[in-house]
Amino acid sequence: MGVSVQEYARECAAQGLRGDYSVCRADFTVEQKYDYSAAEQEVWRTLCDRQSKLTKRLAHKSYLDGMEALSLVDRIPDFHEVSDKLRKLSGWEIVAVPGLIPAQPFFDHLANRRFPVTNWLRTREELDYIVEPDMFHDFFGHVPVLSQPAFGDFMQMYGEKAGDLIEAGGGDMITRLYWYTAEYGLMQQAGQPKKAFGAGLMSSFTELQFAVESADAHHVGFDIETVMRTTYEIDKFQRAYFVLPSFDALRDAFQHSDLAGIVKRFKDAPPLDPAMI
Ligand code: HBI
Ligand code: FE
Repeated sequence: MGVSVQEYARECAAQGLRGDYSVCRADFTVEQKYDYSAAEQEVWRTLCDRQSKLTKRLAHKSYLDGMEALSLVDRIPDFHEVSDKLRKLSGWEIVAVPGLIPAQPFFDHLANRRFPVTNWLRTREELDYIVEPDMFHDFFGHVPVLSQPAFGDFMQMYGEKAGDLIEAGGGDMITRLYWYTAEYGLMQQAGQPKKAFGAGLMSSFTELQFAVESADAHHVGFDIETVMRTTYEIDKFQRAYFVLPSFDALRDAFQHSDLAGIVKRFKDAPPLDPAMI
């Protein structure tokens, strides 16, 4: 195990991260402690009501099916209850964490079909934008599509392989793959224009509309090597959005591509500019 919880807790406090890391277990998980105030429940419902108006029109059917199956919106979800439902759908469960955790334990959780979900919620003053991923981003954004078996398989394999690929010098490339799929991915839908499923879009009031509906959004067909080579934006709208044919295609590309070969070939090459691909 890399950095210790105590060390990481000190770093997070120094950086002013919000979560309480002092109570983490060695794998960085905590108990959810279902003791949210009426005000927090109200913030949750406000966020879900507002965002659901957009997702019902702009989110991919597989996201909406997952949301339906897990019924997360009428109150702050109980992590154990959701894990029980999720396990039956795709073998995944969720674990509570105080916020961002080191890459290595994060990947280890994914490899074991455990998705880390932040256990605190933004305040009503932060409805539109928040720096760190909070429970709304993680839950409303990431969890519904984990109910889809092919995407769940991709995320599990991603967790298994990420460590080795980072060791081989592919840190940026493996992060880009997560970023352009799990965070900002779009996907084709039979008989419909492409729709969004990435958590960064599902949990953003403004960027979801831009990514799916704006003529200025730059849509690029998914190609795993191009994704791994293309840089991304941290706190601006993406300058490219990759469009998957299906979750099966994502899983199969990850499973059958020579990822180590791609890392070896391009780890020291200049990255691709998203506007130019
Ligand atoms: N920690 N809780 C949490 N959630 C994430 O999505 C997350 C993380 N730590 C690192 C991380 N994501 C990314 O840097 C991955 O690419 C490793
Ligand atoms: Fe995220």
